[in-house]
Amino acid sequence: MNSAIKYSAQVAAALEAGKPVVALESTIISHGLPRPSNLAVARECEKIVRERGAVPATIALLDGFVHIGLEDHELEAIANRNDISKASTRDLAIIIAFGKSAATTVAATAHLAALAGIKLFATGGLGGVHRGANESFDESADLTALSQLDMTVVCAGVKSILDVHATLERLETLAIGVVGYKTNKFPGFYLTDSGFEIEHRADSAEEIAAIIKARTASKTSNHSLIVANPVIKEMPRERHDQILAAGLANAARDGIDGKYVTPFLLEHFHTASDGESLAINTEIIKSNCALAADIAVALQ
Ligand code: PSU
Ligand code: MN
Repeated sequence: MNSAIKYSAQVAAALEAGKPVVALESTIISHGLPRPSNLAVARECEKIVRERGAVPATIALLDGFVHIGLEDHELEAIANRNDISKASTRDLAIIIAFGKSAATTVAATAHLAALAGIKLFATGGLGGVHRGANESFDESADLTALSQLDMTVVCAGVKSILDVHATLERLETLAIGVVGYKTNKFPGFYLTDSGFEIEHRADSAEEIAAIIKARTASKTSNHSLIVANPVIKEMPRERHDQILAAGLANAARDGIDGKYVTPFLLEHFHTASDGESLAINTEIIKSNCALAADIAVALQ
């Protein structure tokens, strides 16, 4: 498998020297944000991680190779090429064997980051249990992946397009820890408060680093930890709920299912909100990158 993995020079050097590294996913770039802001946001995220003293490792598959850390032209390829599919963990081997290219979801990114020995990961919003999952069985592979990996994922909770309550129940079942960053309210991506409480709260990167160390000591680090970092300025509730209802109705009308649901709804939000959701989404990712970098540095 190792022959299928390429490390960027910076990431290889940082891992070798035991310096702080933060994994970043790529589906958000190819399928979560519209062009051309997707590339700008991806670059900005890497810059934020660097400014805070850590090394960003954006993870993706290009022409049959796993990349842990992308050079700028590779970041551009993920943002702009039309042959970039959305890969979950189960797709990795197939894409590698066929020499294809794909962006990696939270599940696939966390898998590859763990393989590379990276412990921290920043994304926007986690996947989870979709609304109507009792019939569709649509539950993101992000949950099962995180139940099997030693990873700390900084995110703004789960996307508000999901069934948040069911997702929280599944996180408990799967032994995935949840800690709020400066909050006891579980965030809902575009919303600072999804309406559900979280028991545990941490108020600094140092506190989260202490939790990560205690995960190893208590042998609970074989399941991931979620650090839920709410966005500062949320989307007005009524607007959010209206756009979401219309998006869900459109998805049902157009027969959108499986892996296409999440990109469809995100795109609907960006269009229907005249870019407001895009601005919030961008803030979310940037703020999560900053916090993940601070935790990685605090862990040193
Ligand atoms: N967070 C974002 N935008 C995204 C995603 C997360 O702000 O596009 C992506 C992640 O890659 C996540 C995926 O793993 O959506 C979930 O997709 P699904 O519901 O099909 O598992
Ligand atoms: Mn799904």
